[in-house]
Amino acid sequence: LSAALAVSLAAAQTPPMTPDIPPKFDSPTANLDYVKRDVMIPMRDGVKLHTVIVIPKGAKHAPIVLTRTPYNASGRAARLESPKMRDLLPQGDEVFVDGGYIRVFQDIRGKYGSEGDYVMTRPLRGPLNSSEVDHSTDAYDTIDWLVKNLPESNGKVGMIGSSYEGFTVVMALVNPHPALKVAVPESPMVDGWMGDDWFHYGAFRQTNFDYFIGQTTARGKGSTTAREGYDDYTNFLAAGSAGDYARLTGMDVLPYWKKVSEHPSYDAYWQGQALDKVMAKQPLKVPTMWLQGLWDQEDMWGAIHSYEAMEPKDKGNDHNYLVMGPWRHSQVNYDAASLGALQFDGDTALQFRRDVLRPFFDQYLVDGAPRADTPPVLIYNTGENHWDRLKSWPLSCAEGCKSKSKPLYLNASGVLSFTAPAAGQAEHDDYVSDPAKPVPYVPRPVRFGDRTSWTTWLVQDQRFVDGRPDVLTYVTEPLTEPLRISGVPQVNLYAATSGTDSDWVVKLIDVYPEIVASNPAMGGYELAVSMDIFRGRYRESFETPKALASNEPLLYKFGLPTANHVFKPGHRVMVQIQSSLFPLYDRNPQTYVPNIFFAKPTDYVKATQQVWHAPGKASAIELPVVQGK
Ligand code: PG9
Repeated sequence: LSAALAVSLAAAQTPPMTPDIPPKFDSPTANLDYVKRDVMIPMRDGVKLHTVIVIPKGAKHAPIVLTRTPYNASGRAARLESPKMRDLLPQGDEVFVDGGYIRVFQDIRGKYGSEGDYVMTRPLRGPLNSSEVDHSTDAYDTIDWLVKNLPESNGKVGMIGSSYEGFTVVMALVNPHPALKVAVPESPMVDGWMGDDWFHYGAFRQTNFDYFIGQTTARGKGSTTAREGYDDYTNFLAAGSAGDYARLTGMDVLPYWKKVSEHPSYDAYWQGQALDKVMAKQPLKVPTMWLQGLWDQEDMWGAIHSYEAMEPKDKGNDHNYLVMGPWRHSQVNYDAASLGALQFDGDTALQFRRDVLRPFFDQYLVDGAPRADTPPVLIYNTGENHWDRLKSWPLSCAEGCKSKSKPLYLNASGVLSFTAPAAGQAEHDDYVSDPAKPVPYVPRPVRFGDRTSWTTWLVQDQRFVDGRPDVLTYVTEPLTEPLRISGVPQVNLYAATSGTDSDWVVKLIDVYPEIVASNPAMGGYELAVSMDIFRGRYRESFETPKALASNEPLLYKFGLPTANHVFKPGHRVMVQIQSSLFPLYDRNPQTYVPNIFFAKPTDYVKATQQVWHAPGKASAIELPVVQGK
């Protein structure tokens, strides 16, 4: 090569030492069927919230679906790297993409790309929040910005989201922005003490420790805890009380743990945050579909209780809707042809999203869309395996329903029947509850981090504890005709403890016939249709706990989770009673102490428990039995 040629070639080439990371790189967008915008939306206090907006290319007069999340807005809009919006967005959003919607995800204040302070499930402005902002104002300001700044939109907004994201939907319903036309809170966290994530009737859920650390140790994804051993049953037992576990893992410094452990009872802190109580005082302005799973292992309380709180206001029966699928927590947004060992009649989540959710959203959001044929109540019949479309809910209750609930009595010798116990039989059954050997909630080894175990634990075959000396079992004869329940099974348990405090776990179980030819693995399966735990100290008041009088049969009354189930002929109904569900729920020391979070090792004592079945002290489950067809 001549020197001149070499020089001109070199001029056309990239010099070998050019830095290989350019200052900026934008992927080509010509082949995408959407436009994505990352914006910071200002709130009334000046804090800016990171918002990801995905718009179908060429959209005009498109409606907006908004989700406000603590779980990384950017990640929520990044399922698959693909030029297609349908692949990019979560599976549950496919129906919205098909409908030409604009999809918006926003990081709530203090999380991921958003500015401001993070406060776990930030309370509404008022006695618990003296600032000028909450999720109601943040939703309002966001919707206001969206309808003014998205020229592709028709100015109508719907909100949807599950769990924490469902909680932010409910918050948006408090003084809602006029452009908010429809809302679907899916498994919203509504009352953390009564029966959503943190406690059930005062019993603390120790799975929350992993959540506290993941959610509150960083603005983005937080830390995890290294466990001592493989089995969380052993890990939590060795630690002692929940407070001991917090100290052991360094979590006792986390502000949210401090708040929770300073409020073990249903005091003003929890009552003030209970959104079903808040909703009961709100005018019903926005058509709302309350949704949750019938086996929702995280937020079993919120949707159904909010629906019930709003229902009296829905005079036209066109603003307040209920959907309950045969789902685990948030399964509505994924595949739902099965749950654990249970097989449903097709993909029940897809059926709902395609046939009910999308037309419901379209009706209120798409210009000129027809009225949807939305049933006031859509609930899966878990025994007969089909959807029920109903006008109202519940179908059966103690008073005011078409059918009246019917007591199913615990009787001597493990008999369960609609006949009340007669005099002259054994008056009670006894067992010893030993806090050193609590009853596990799933077969050991227990792994909180095992997603399959966690998402299916409520449909776990209960044979794994049936027969333990500290689990009482009552069972009917095989049924000769179908027994349909639609509503809340109410526990009326007469029980005594030799201690001064105690937990009571009650499970209502469908026992399959010994042989199920169509699915042999289900032979004899013990499926809990509904179960819960009740912390005895709250027998008389959730706010003011009280020591239990030892060895005295006392009445414990509480509602189990809602059920819509048919016990089929050949099946039997079973009730199991026990005093722990460990390590999901922290152990009751069985000695009354002011705060169970900080019980001492010496407080944990064995107790002799009695379940009564005598006239005048007849333990029963009031079943919401539906008469006739
Ligand atoms: N169940 C989760 C949660 C909601 C609200 C508070 C804390 C946890 C969730 O799935 O988001």
